[in-house]
Amino acid sequence: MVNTLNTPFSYNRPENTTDSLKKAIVYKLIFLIGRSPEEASQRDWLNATLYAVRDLVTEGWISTARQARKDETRRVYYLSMEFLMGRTLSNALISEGVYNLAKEALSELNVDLEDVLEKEVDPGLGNGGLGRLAACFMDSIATLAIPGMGYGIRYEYGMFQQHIEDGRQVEKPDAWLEKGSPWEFIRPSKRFNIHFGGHIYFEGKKCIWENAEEITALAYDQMIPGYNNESATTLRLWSANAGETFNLASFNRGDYFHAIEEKSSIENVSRVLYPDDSTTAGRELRLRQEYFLVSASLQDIIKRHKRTHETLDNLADKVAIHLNDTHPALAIPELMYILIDQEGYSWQKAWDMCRQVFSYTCHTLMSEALETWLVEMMAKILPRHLQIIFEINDYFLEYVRTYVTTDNDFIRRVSLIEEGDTRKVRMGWLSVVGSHKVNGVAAIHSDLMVSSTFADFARIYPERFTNVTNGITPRRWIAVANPDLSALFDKYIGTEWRKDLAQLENLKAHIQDPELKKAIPEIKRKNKQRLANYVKQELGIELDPNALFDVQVKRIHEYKRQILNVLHIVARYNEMLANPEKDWTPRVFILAGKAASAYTAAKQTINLINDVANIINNDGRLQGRLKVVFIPNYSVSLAQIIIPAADISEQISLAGTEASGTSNMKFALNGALTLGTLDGANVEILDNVGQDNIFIFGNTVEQVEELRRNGYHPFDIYQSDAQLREVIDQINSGRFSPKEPTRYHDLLNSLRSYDYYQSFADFRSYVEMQKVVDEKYKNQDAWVESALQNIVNMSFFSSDRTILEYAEKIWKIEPLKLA
Ligand code: 26V
Repeated sequence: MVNTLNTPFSYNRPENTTDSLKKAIVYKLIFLIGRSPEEASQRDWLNATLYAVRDLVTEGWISTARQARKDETRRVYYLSMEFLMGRTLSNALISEGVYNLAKEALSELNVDLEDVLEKEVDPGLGNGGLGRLAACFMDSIATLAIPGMGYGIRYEYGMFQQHIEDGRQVEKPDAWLEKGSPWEFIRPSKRFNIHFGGHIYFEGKKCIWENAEEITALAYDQMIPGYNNESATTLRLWSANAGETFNLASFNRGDYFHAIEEKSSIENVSRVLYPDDSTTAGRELRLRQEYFLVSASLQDIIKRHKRTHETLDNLADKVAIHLNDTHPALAIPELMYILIDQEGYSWQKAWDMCRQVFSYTCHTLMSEALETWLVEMMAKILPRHLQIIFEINDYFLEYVRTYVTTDNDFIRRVSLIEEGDTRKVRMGWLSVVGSHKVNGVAAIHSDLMVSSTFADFARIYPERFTNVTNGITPRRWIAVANPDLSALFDKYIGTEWRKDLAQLENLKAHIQDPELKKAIPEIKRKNKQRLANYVKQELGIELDPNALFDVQVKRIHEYKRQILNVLHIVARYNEMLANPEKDWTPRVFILAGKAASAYTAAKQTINLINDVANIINNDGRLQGRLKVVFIPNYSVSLAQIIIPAADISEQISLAGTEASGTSNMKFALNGALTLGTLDGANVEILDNVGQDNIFIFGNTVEQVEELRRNGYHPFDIYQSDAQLREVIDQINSGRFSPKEPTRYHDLLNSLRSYDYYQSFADFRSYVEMQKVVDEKYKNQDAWVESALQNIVNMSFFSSDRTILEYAEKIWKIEPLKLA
């Protein structure tokens, strides 16, 4: 029955008191979980608390959605194959302003909130930066009350769990749903059929896609609470469900077993996240996943639009769809398919609408990460979409020929189809041609995008390209991750910084306040102790919180140059042994990150870090002044305890390779000083904090390019730099892998002969800059001053600023005026 009431139902909203929260938690425990308080485990308490807090968010969620419908506002739909949301409860408690209440309520029940929080699973539905950015964006969209929602896939298995066995990475499946997922709402009525395969034919001008396979996409909704605004946004994740439609033929033949077998193969499409963020895993299943996300989301968007507006004529006025990288780029031909084949629009009208609806963010500069799909494979799985892409290409190339150039090489380069032995669809090109705006994620990245990756397109559509520098949410990265720093901010500038990070400007007036200066290192020390406790408990390694904590945490990739970090660690080790009496600044090197399971060089790097750590940590001659730790299974929740404990943030990618980076922002906001190259958002961090408060080293993009052009000879550097040569020779001789002396020969040979990411070229300036770091750390006053300068100058890097820029420049959407 349809609810025709215009006014909300009245009900008893739980009051925000300790007592009512306590009652609500116990109620959920008994009636939803079916346990008595006497028998409840920590996990039961966690789930009961999650359910109780979920109730607090729900009202605002429903009223926000109702208001957006009523106002008939334009909305944005953020399509992403990855969302790395992190744990929900602590963030929701802070958003709802009930953290302390919950702590008291649970403590009256003899339960410790912090213990319970640690029990929550951290869903790894993403690979790294791109997925975490999507999560920060959802948080900002909710806090700013931007009308819109996110769409993704509810992978049954997220990013693999990384174990370290004998120094080596071992992958274990991440069955995150096994323990239940109390935050989500299953939406049994929101299901859409997704089609694959078959063939196409024409009836006159009309194209008919006779598909062969059908899968059902079933929606699961998560609320993303806005901070202190009684509002929440939806993240809708699709799960593949064979439904009742699967192999009816087998059923009819009485072959129950095979029918069920087919059911599980159909459901494979949302089984597992692709754990590879470096190369296009040219695999059919990935293509199916991408189409699954796109088709389910677009059907939902169209249905929602029709419910409010009854016509699609105004679709482009009311709907913005954002493509988080090219992974959901099939949304472009999918919308064409819907508008032309199903809704009867003309090709030209459909195309005009598409280009107004879509916008696209490029997140990489690595050419190997630009997605392409074999024409042959697409023809098999999505024949109609391939045909539409060919039509778009014809239309586009005709435009190019008429208006821009008749240069055939140019035409070949910009064609959406790469010709050659095998023909491929270029998804990046499709995304540019089908969008009205394309943005890079940091100033330098957007410049390079226009001068390299998309240079030809920037000539054709100069006004289409823009920059929106990434950002991070201060809710999770300060309020949740660093409670003591939060309390310090509250004391000096009030609590508004959580929604308006520009308030940090007000801290500048206090920068010389001795109490503030005293508090900063105290908080840092406490956070270092928290991390040291974790490391002691998990790895049995003792860390001295007075040492300088030097941290590099991110996916392991050659371009990010963890290897450069290791080379310096070994060089330092040698120097310390040669000059044991020198007053060495005690250092702890902390690294973490996952390697794609088939990425040999990355896995070797992990092995090397652990081998080096093993020798150094057990060398008594160092008197504990040097430690190396590789923390396994890097994740959002681990980042929350590692980042606030860092003194130095290593951002050492080769200039021109890291699109932006976002951990660089998290570190700086938490008072670490960046040791980095002029790459990605490091450049803008330098602009904001000033050169006295950051350690910049290494070649610039121009110098890197010049080396590439004029011939780069790493072997010469190896020969001429005695310290580097010693390090390489030691690793080569098995100094760190005595049981298998040849273990790193391939890795080292490739460095000496090619060193594609020019680690050797930057080695000297890196080592020298590390010495400057040591000296500065000895002057604690100067260090604290710089840490403070980093903190107070980070307001630009709030994802709220980023989302407002998207809303204004790209989506043309205004925040809802919440009642
Ligand atoms: C590519 C692929 C290829 C197919 C298999 C699965 C997969 C997953 C991810 C990717 C692309 C990864 C791109 C990425 O994560 N880029 C990062 O985006 C961050 C947010 O903009 C940015 O800060 C990082 O610099 C950039 O590396």
